[in-house]
Amino acid sequence: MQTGLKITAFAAGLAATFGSAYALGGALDPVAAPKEPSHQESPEGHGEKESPAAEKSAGEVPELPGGLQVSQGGFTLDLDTPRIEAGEPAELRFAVVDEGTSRNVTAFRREHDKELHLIVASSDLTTYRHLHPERAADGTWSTPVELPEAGGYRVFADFTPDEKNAEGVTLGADLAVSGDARPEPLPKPERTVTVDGYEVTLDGALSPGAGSELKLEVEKDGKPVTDLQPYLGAYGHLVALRAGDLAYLHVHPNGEPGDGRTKSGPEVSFTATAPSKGAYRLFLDFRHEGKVRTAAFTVYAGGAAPEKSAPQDGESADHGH
Ligand SMILES: [Cu+2]
Repeated sequence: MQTGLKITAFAAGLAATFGSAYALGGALDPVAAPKEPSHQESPEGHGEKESPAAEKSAGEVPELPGGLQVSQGGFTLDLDTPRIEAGEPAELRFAVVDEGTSRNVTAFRREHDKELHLIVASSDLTTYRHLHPERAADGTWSTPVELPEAGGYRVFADFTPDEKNAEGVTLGADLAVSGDARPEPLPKPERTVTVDGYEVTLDGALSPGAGSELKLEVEKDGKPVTDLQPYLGAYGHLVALRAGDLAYLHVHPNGEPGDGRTKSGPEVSFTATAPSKGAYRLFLDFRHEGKVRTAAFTVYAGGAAPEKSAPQDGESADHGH
């Protein structure tokens, strides 16, 4: 188990390194997260014997955040198209393989209206896509995609196998987008961002190791938007990725359309847990007037932005050099 832990941590570290990311996806046989609970020594003299809570969580709680591994929880993301060209229409094809049977998984549980959510994000977190691929009867999935910028990307498959007691899994595989790559620094934290004429304001903070509420308020032309449309079974869909290694956070909407208490805006509420301190990028998809838009925010869990990530004199056009 000790060895497994080390290799897992090593693989996650490698995946975070820009440049080595290309070779990693297909070449490395990943090690599943250990299922044993961590053995915590109880302090002497407190009279604590066995901890039922620790026993209960055995095999249930993943040791790592999602999205860092191509194999986790007995499933492997087999990305058939690990390289595409920047600025060209392309197709992503993949399958989710059951390690036990070596067969493609064909039975998925619907979560947020879909059997599988595919997120594609660039390593620098400036390009983001939330896609819903089509599944063929044999368990192969495909979706058209066009990515404007070259560089290292990660493809996340977020799904729940249709099995008894199954839990949601997010597998991640590297995708190389060839062309002239010019990675960008992480955008500065802003409380309000503008997308297509909508102003979206974030209230709340990410906390390391604890669930916290994030509220996002949508305005248009200075007026609150109160007629958001359901998208994927909620008034918003939020994905959070950790800067540096693109760990994928599970974020749950608080309330859903039609439950008698959740309003269709201007505020959408989520609960998120950050696995560590540090920088994260949040991507909020919301639907209004028939169109889905994405507002993105940089946030720091457990503290303010470090000085170095707040440039003094605006955006330089030359930071790619
Ligand atoms: Cu989705």
